[in-house]
Amino acid sequence: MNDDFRPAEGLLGRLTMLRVDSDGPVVHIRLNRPDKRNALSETLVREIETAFVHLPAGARAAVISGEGAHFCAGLDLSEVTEQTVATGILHSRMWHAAFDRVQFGPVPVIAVLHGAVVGGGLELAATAHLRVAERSAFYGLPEGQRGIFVGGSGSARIPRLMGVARMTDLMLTGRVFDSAEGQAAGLSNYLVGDGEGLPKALALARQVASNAPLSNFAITQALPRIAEMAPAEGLFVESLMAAIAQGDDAAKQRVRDFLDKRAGKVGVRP
Ligand code: 1HE
Repeated sequence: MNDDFRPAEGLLGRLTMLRVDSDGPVVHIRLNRPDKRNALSETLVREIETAFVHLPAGARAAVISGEGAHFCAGLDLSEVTEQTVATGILHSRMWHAAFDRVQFGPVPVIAVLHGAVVGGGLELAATAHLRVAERSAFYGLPEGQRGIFVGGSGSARIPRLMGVARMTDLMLTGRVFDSAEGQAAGLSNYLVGDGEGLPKALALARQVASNAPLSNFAITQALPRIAEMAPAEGLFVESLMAAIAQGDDAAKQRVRDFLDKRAGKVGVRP
């Protein structure tokens, strides 16, 4: 990793299953439980929520990745046998709250996917705004085989990436997609070689962090909500969001920079 990254201090530095480092506007959050393939225990899910609630001041983009050979093996199955129906509902709602903090937190999030991206691991990946997959990545939803169901927002988020039909196939049959199939199905935005995912995600994060914060807010918070609205309501909200973004000083400065030939053209960064 880039040498300029420094471990987070305070609360973020005391997390036990997440490692958080930052370099200026970019925060790198790493699932750090490789001996259990980054399986999502209750503690780890709560630490993800804590990390996104308490991002370092000045953070403008986050990268989330997994330590070891896999991104994430999903729900920590050793905790399932302790659940009753009632605690199971609360456990799932706890995941929802944590993952909402990722998707609807203050910064765009880019996930680096490698090795197993399965079950709750795919649910977590689906909360990110962009996904960079390495060739080693593979995707599965073994809930059907385990006698359970997705509970970490997968039924709401994953079909929006790959469609209900593909998700049904993975869940009913235990089918596994390799990284090329995942890319074709819409699970990843970028497909890169093994070991290239983190550098690619960090480069994207720096680029994203250089956007006007209000534009990034509109893209990550307003866009997915507008896309769920009926067109008439969506267009109304779009007008409000567009006017708010345009009215911001940062937008005015960026538009002036382009007109004065100080800003890059499309596809060419200054
Ligand atoms: C785990 C878990 C886990 C590994 N919960 N402990 N998820 C799954 O059904 C995936 C289950 N895991 C696997 O299929 C494999 O572990 C992997 C393909 C991800 C990786 O294989 P491998 O050979 O590298 O590792 P391993 O030897 O299988 O596992 C290493 C250790 O991690 C081992 O523990 P150890 O004490 O024997 O060393 C495993 O037991 C442990 N481990 N995965 C607990 N998932 C909100 S609802 C979401 C619903 C779901 O996510 S369902 C999908 C659950």
